[in-house]
Amino acid sequence: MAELKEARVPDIGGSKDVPVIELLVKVGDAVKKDQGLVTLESDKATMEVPAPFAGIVRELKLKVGDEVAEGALVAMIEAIDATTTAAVAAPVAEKPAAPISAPATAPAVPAPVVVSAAASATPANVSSGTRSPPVAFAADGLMPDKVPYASPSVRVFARELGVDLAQLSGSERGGRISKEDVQNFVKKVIAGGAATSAGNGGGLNLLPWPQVDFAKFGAIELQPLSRIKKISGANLHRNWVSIPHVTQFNEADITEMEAFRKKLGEEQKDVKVTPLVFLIKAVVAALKKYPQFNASLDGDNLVLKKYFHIGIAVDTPDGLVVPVLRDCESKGLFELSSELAAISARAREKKLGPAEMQGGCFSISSLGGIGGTAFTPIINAPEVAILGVSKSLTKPVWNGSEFAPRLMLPLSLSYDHRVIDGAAAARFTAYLAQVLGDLRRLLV
Ligand code: CAO
Repeated sequence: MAELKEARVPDIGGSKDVPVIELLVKVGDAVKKDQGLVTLESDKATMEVPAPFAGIVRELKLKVGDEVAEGALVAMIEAIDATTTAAVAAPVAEKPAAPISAPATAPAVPAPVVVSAAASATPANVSSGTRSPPVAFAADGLMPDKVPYASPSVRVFARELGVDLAQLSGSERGGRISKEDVQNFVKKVIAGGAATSAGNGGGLNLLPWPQVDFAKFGAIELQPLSRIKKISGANLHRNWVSIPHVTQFNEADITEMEAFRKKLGEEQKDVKVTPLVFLIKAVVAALKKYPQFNASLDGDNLVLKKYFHIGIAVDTPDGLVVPVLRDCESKGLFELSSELAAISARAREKKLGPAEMQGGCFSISSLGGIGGTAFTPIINAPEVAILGVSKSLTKPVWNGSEFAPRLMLPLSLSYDHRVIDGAAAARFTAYLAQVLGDLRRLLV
């Protein structure tokens, strides 16, 4: 007899007390290197413990129900070399057979070895011949929550059908995915009723949306989403999942700006001048200074815009719309105020045409009239940044010798990190704060 060697549980990501749920070989079976010996099942995943080398199983040290951790002894295997293995396989194929132990360059899932009656009559039954290829063992795949919960045979079945198990939720105990779940999923996809990864977050492999019978828990009422909500929701979702957002926060001291705004309001009663028009002017100045914020991504190019059209998020009873104020660099505060009043009234009366919502370079979402201290606005693609504005508040600010009451305006700038670096975003918001703190800078 050749040398008996140990097969032990490899690194399974630190998991302990992992139960053995299936024995994949029996004493006397010939196994190939990496062939599954037993199946372990944690609460997150199932995995096979592979044979570390080719040979004949002489002793099985585990039984179903045993609980193991890394290093547990699985089996004693009589190692056989490639020559012996070829001799076992040769009569089957009646031609020079490939060695059972896979060459170094072989794919992770070896081709099954066909076993004839003649071969099975040999002392070394090549058990892999009747089994599907083992699921490759990956310790990394053990711990993450995303690992689908399914038996090896279901995994093989899904793999044969090209089904990504991460897209399914299992109907069995503990969410385990059954063969029927895979079949039902395929039927749904064929019927066009299942969200595949392509239509479910752009290949994010998201879990299906939870289906809950809310009426089981109390009274409910169904309210269909408005058309605007459906359209804006789809856009927001796409932008949220496809743009790497970061939000930079800052505060602007608008004490002087507010005094000036109030003075303007007293002088010009026909039109209401709110802080928002000052923000539009300050944003235009910042876009001029930092042109990468006035841009859109187009493949490997950045399209830099030489115009300054600013989108304004308007809250309407039916949902959010973003009409665009054009050529803001050439308009004064009163003109912008009248346009803002007109365009937000049109938005609330549902009178905006599609052209009025196109061509924006950068958006501002102001919740300053409502409240809150900060928020993380979602970028309005294909723009690369959006400014969120919250309610100004008088705060004690240290002026070098004492605390003085100052009116501080919170700014929240979300930006596309593919285009804009954090340092640029910090500079952009610092500059905005500078301009709002001293409007004379608009003239520079
Ligand atoms: N801090 C303190 N007060 C502020 C302020 C701020 N940052 N911004 C506005 N205000 C005050 C205004 O001065 C006004 O006060 P008075 O009535 O005393 O003059 C009051 O709040 C209401 O302002 P407003 O909201 O009517 O006007 P606006 O120009 O600031 O905003 C518009 C116009 C259309 C942007 C706004 O009405 C709106 O719809 N905001 C919601 C946008 C939204 O939903 N964004 C979230 C989108 S999700 O990302």
